[in-house]
Order: sequence, then structure tokens, then C-alpha cells
Amino acid sequence: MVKMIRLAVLGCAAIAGLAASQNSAQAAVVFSDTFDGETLGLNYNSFANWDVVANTGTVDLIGAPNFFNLYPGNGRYVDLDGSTNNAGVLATKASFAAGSYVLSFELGGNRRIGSADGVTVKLGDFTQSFTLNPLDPLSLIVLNVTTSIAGKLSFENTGGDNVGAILDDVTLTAVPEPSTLALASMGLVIGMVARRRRNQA
Ligand SMILES: [Ca+2]
Ligand SMILES: [Ca+2]
Ligand SMILES: [Ca+2]
Repeated sequence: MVKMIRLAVLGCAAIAGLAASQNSAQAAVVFSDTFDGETLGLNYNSFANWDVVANTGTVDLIGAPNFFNLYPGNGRYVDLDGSTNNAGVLATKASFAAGSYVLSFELGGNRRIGSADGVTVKLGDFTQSFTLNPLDPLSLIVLNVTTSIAGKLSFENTGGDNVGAILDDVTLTAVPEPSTLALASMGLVIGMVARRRRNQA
């Protein structure tokens, strides 16, 4: 009986180890951007990894060293409401497969004037909205995201007063499906325990 328990414990440890190694093998950063390599500019649309969706409006690329550097120490970042009184939709050039992800990004208040900003985040059929008061600090937001369709990741500031919420440090990590190898090894261990139980009976 003790042996059987020991075998079961070993089996569980093996499963956990397998699952962990599978997860580390499969969990992958599929997108990451600090905006620090971009060129400073108003109504900017020369992003390496993003497009401002046509006919939706504009965004500004601001920050270090001294171009509307509202959040010193964060390099460069995006003012999600550009300078045409019409906030644009900032969408990744890449499209991401249906599935589960961890999405992290930093959002901060506009730090200038006026009312709060609404920001809507989308990935495929996932949507979530945030409200940023003007003096809200630049803060890390981490979301568990699941989309049933492939799609681009996008950020959109509501309104159009040229003073938008600030976006920086976007990272998207794919979450692996439950590992078929771990499931198979679990079946193997259950089979071993059952066989041992039969032998002892
Ligand atoms: Ca940055
Ligand atoms: Ca602006
Ligand atoms: Ca605004």
C-alpha cells in the first residue's frame, strides 16, 4: 500500500514536471513592443509593428528625451489621441490565432487637461474597456485574454480632444493548451497504479 502511494506520488510529480516543461516549451511571447525604437512625431504612423487603421484618426509618438515627455524614464510611448481631434485605432500589423493569451501593457492618464479618457482593447473577439483619469499614473495592466477568432490586437481612445491616454510596453504571450503529452503520461501512471493494485489483490 505504501509502495502504491509512493508510486502515485512519483507519478504526480512526473506529471507536474512534464506539464511544467511542456508549458515552458510552449508558452511563448508572440508580440512585444516598448515603442522606444520609434521616431518622435505628431500624427505618427510609421510604427515598426503597428498601423493606425485608415480613416479612424491619429495617434502621437511622444516621450524621451523631451517631446511631451509626460512619463520620464519610460523612453517613448503613444498618446492614443493624436493631433487631428480624432483619436485613431492603433492595431498590430500582425494577426494572432484564436486561443488564450496573457496580454500586458501600461496605460496612463493623459497628464494634461480635460476629462477622463476611455480606452478599448481588442484582440479577435475579446474586448475590454478602461477609464483613465488625467492624473492616473502609468500602470501595468495584465489580462487573461481568450479569443475564438484570429485577429489583431488594437487600442482605441474614445473622443477626440488631442489629449489621450498613454500606452507603453505591450506584450502578448500565448498560453499553451493542456499538454497532450502530460495527459498521456497521466493515463500511463493511472494504468500503472491500477495494474499494481490488481497484482496485489
Ligand atoms: Ca517606452
Ligand atoms: Ca495628442
Ligand atoms: Ca481626451
